[in-house]
Amino acid sequence: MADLKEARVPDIGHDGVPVIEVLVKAGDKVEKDQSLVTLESDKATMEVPAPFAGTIKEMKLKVGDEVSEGAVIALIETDGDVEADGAAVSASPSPAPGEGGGEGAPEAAKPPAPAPAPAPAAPKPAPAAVQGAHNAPEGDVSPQARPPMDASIVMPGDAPYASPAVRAFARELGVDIRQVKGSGRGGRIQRDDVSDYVKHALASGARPAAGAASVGGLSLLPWPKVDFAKFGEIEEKPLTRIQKISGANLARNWAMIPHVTQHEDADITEMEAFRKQLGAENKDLKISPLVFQIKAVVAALKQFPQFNASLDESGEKLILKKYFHIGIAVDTPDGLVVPVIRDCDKKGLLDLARDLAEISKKAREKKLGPAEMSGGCFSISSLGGIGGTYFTPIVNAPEVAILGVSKSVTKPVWNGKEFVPRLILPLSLSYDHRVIDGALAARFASFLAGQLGDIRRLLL
Ligand code: CAO
Repeated sequence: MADLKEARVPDIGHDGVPVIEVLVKAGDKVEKDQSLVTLESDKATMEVPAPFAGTIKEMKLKVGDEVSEGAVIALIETDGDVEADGAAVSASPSPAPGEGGGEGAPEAAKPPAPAPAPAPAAPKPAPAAVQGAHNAPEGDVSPQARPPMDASIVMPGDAPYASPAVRAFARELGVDIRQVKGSGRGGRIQRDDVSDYVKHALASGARPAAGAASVGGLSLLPWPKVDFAKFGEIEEKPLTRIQKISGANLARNWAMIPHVTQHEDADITEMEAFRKQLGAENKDLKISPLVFQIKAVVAALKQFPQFNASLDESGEKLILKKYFHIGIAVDTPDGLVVPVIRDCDKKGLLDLARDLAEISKKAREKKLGPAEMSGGCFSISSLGGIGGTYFTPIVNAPEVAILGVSKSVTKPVWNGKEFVPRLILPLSLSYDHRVIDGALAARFASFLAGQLGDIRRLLL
C-alpha cells in the first residue's frame, strides 16, 4: 500500500547549511540512495541520498534554503514496505528549513549520512594497469579498464566549481566540464549548464569535448599541433613498441603519483675496493656496482617495510610484501625495460651478478618473457655507467619507490682533521608521497647510504 514518508537531513555536523542544488522534483521516481539535494558547508559539498525508493510528492527545499539535521527535504510516496535505513517517518509537521530542525526528528528517524563530495578526499590511485611502469612485457600491453580519473582530485586548484552529481552527469555525456560555463552562484556549474553546453555543441556540429584531450578522465590541453617542416628540414621516426608502452606507463605514473625525490650521497670507497678484489677473483663474471646496491636496497626494505609495498586498487589499503624481488632498469636499443631479479634476499653477490648479467643480455636480445618482467617490489635505475649527478626516476607503479643511481666520483671529504679523497656515489630516491612521507624517505636513504658505506654490514 502506498505510504507518504518524509526524507530528512541527516546529522551533517553543522547547522544552517545552504542548499546549493535540488536534484529531483515532484513527480520524479527516485531509487534508494539517489541524491536528492546538495548541501555545501564551508569545508565540503555533500549530497543527501534518499533513504528509500518512491515517487517525490513534494519537494520541501529550494536552492538557498539553510538547513540543519532533521529538516524535511521531501515527501516521498513509497510502495508500502520499504527499507528506510531508519530514515522514514510518517508525514507530519516538521521544522521548516533554517529552523535547526533537529528537535523535530525522532532519534529513530535519522537518515543515512550524506555522501561527501570527492574533492577534499585523499586521491585514490587508479589500479595498476601494466606491471612495470617503465616498461611492459611485449605481451602485456592492454591496460585494464580503470575508473576515470577525476581532474578535481588530481588538480584541485584547477577544478571547475561543480557538485559531484553534476560532474558525474557531465562525465556520462562525455563533456569536459572545464569547457562549461557555470550560471550558478559564484559561477557554479549546474546540471542545466551541462545540458545547454551539449545542446549548443550538437547544434554547432562540434563534439561535446571538442578541443580538449581526455587522458583517463583527466582533462588536459590538447597537444600542440605544429607543422615543423615549416621551420626547416625534418625526418619522421616512429616510436618503437617498447617506447610506446613504456611512455604510456610513465605518463600515467607521473600524472597520478605525487612524486618526491630524496637525494643522498654514499661513501663507497671501501665497497669499490672490495668489488675490484671480488672481480679479480672471479674473472669470468662481471661484478657490477649494482649488485651491492641490490643488497643494500634489500636491507633497507627489511628495515622499512613501507617501501616494500603497493597500494591496492581501492587506494584504501597497503599490501606489504614479504618477498624481495628487485626490478632493474635496462637500456636497450628499442627503449627501456625493467626485468625483475627474484628473491634477492636469498642470493649472494655472485648469484646476483650472474642474474644481472643474464637479464641484461636477455633484455638487449629481446628475449625476456612476461614472467621475468613482473612481480617487482622496488626498482633500481642506474645511470652510473654513463654519468651525471642525481636525477628524478619515475616510480614504477604499483611499486611505491625507486632508486636512481648516478656516477660515483672521488671527492674531498672532511674527516674532522683533514680532507681525504673518498669515492662518493650520488643516490636519488623517488617515492610515492601518498604512502611514504619525507622523514621516512630521508631515513631510508640515509640507511641505504650507511649500508653501502659499511661493507661488513652489507655482507652480513
Ligand atoms: N658509478 C661509476 N661507475 C659505474 C657505476 C656508478 N654508479 N655503475 C656502473 N659503473 C661502471 C661499471 O662498473 C662499468 O665499468 P667497467 O666497464 O669498468 O666494469 C661501466 O660503468 C659500465 O657499466 P654498465 O652500465 O654497462 O653496467 P652495469 O652493470 O653497471 O649496469 C645496466 C647494468 C643494465 C643497469 C646498465 O647497462 C643500464 O642499462 N643502465 C641504464 C639504465 C637506464 O637507462 N636508466 C634510466 C631510467 S629512467 O629513463
